Amino acid sequence: MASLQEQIQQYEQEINSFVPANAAELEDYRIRFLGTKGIVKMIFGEMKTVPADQRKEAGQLLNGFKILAEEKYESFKSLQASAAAKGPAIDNTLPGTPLPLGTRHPLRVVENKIISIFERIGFSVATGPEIEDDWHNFTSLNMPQHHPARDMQDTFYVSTNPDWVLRTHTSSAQARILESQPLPIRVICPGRVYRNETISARAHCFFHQCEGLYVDKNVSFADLKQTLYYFVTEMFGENTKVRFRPSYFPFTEPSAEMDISCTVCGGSGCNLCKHTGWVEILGCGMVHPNMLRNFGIDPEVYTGFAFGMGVERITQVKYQVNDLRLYSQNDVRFLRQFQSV
Ligand code: 2U9
Repeated sequence: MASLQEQIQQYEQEINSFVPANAAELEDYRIRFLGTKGIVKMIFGEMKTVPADQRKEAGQLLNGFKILAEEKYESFKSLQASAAAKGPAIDNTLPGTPLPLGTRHPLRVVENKIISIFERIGFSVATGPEIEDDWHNFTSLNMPQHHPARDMQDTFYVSTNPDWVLRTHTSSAQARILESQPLPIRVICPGRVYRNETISARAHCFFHQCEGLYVDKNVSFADLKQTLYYFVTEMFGENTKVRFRPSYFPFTEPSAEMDISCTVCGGSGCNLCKHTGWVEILGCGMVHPNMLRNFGIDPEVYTGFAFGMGVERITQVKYQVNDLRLYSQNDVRFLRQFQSV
């Protein structure tokens, strides 16, 4: 009995300190202790050598040993099963898989340039919703129902609500600024706008605008011209020339379109300027007095100027991109060309 007790104590020590490194080691343990020719069976076989008066005590000892051996096995078996369910162990010390680097989109590069140029002269940046109501997209901007200017814009309507449209210009964001901010206001509104156009090299169903608005006392057309001249020389270089042609926009009176001397040929004539030496880059004008009244501003006291430009157009003129579809095709060979700008 004494030697049986010693043997069991030794095996119990072994079991208590056993920690399998993997499933194979646990299986070896099972075979060694719990297999048909294992230690537990073997020790039970030795019961017959125990004197009859010690059998009860020996039986208790053996049962305790068997339970210990089985519980050890079961606990590691369930640990391994839950680890397997969680997937392979992650070694956080291994080097990561490098991801291919993307580049900033050219439209974002140009939008950031526009923003930083205007921020330097005191304009702040505001955005607005892309789904707009009729008031902010049209009516408040001097385009009441049935105004012909509404037809120029090929609007997408939201089918669930006849009052909602996908904004056709970021002027709606400026309308929201005019109705909520105290004067004076000096703001630019960059963002995506939508028009129901067939997609081609020269047209897309969405594009990006950056519009500007300055309303204060004594704002003049001269302020507008000087501000835009500053923008052009910062964006296209100090030798760039500008010219203004009369135009029409419902939100401005008088209105003008601004051309710059061709960025490719400098004025001698090429495909970009269609051999005129000039390229149109934006529209502008003095804020229409009706618009100021729509927002409760007295046009006898306050005046303002506004302008709007297409970010795709500025990018095309600056970097000679000749097909609008390139902007939304995500071809990295195109996008990478703007990495360093
Ligand atoms: C408010 C007051 C005035 C915004 C203006 C333009 C002129 C303009 C277009 C040119 C090409 C944008 O990309 S484009 O389609 N825009 O020419 N936008 S003045 O005038 C505003 C807007 C909002 C409250």
